Amino acid sequence: MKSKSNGALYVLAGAILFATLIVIWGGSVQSGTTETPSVENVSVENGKQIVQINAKGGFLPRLSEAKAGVPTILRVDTNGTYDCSSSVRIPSLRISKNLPATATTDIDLGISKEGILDGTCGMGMYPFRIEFKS
Ligand SMILES: [Cu+2]
Repeated sequence: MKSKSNGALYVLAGAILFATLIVIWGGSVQSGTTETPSVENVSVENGKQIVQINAKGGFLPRLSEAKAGVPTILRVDTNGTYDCSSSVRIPSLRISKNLPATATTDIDLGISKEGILDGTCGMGMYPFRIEFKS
């Protein structure tokens, strides 16, 4: 009798532990790094892929998904942008550009390979990322 009820207790404890782990895991996925990339800001214009982002107090959308292997333009819109997101850096392409406070600036990214392209503001505190997929 006693050992049987102990067994049920262990099963119950195991189930509670399991449920707790699932909840913790689910929470970390929601708040963590698995952000859904934006595709609404990506379009095609005269055979070139345009990835549009807004720069003001950081970059939005922060994560975009675009097609690899096609000529691509990063179009950055500033609108009364006086913080340091008015300067854009893409280290892997050796791009560093100061933008006017209110303007639309096209930055040629060339033909991007499959993978991740990371950019930041001038001081490196606001990130943005484009995921190129084939
Ligand atoms: Cu900055």
